[in-house]
Amino acid sequence: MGKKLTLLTAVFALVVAACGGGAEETTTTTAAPEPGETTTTAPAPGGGDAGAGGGGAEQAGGSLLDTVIARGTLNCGVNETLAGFGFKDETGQFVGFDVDLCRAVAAAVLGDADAVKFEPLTAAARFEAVNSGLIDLLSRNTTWTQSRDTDLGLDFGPTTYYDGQQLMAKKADGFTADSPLTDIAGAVVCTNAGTTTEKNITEASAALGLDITLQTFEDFNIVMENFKSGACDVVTTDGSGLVSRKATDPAGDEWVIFPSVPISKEPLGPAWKQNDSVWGDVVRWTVYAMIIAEEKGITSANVDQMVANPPDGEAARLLGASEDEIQTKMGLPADAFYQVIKQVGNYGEVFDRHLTPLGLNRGLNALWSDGGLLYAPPAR
Ligand SMILES: N[C@@H](CCC(=O)N[C@@H](CS)C(=O)NCC(=O)O)C(=O)O
Repeated sequence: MGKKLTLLTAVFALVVAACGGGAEETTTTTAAPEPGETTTTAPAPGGGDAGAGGGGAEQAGGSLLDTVIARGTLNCGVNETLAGFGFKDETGQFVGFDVDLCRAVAAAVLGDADAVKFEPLTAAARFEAVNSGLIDLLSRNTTWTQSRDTDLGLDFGPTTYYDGQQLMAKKADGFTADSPLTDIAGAVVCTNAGTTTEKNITEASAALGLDITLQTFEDFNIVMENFKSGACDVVTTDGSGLVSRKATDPAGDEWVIFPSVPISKEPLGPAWKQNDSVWGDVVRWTVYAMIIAEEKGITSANVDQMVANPPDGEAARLLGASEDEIQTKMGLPADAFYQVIKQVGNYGEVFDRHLTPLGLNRGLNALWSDGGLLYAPPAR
């Protein structure tokens, strides 16, 4: 295989030369900073959630909750090219698992899941979009990392999809689902810029002493075009992203995802501008409400019966069906989470709607009671 990959490397150099090495393409052979991160303005010192009554930035400048209510629309940053997670369909509608989190927050805050203005973002542009105020919420297959949380002016919500980085190559090049990472020696490996992905693969291959050529592009569509043309031997990103690409491409059957154990942890979830604990509560509890609803078997189809006849006190509170509801304490209407479940669904419904059709199973993203990692604090 090594010989073939070497040959492809030479072909790739020609392709890049033919393309003129446009602004979207960079060559990386050593660990590089994530472009989206280095260009983002650092937050004011003393970051971190202010906490209730802590006199944080939201108290001085107002919370995004007030801004969104006053505007009547949620500005939400999403992917537009990742089927299953964030995708703009042929009718111009945004659909997907991450898109539905935007819709759920809009349902909670505004009572209308359709009151969302979607802002399609590349990986490299997403953090600046949060910091500049272009978006209120980022819901775009974004990994929660220490540097993003502490050094980029962001706060992260609960992980909505536990993922890990994998690689994808062509069966015709001898790769199988059991191929070890060492099989990429000599390969041109491609991914998109401004991601955890490019750093992970650089570190993982260096740790194994593998000689690879890493190419990064801003747009993952370009990554895939180069993979299909043979200019990239291997593509790498979140395992879910690879499954999505493989499932939706006519040539997908010729490709294989490996290694079976991911090379990194990629906890994906929502993010927003840091120091706004009021807004943070809203996003967090919207996610938790969707998880708790699944635990209790409350679905979009039966939520009206559940409101009329709550199965227990927690369900009654969460749906705003009892006087000790807590939603109004956080600045939301009492029926905020009823609206979320009615209009968008519980976590499992959203997963089944968008991710099950791609062939993704619940795995780590099962409820804790089913052996997974999804666990919400009690609504009391
Ligand atoms: N989770 C990683 C990677 C995020 C990312 O940008 N992934 C790529 C590959 S799944 C992507 O969304 N590309 C858009 C696409 O596939 O169209 C991160 O937060 O840095």
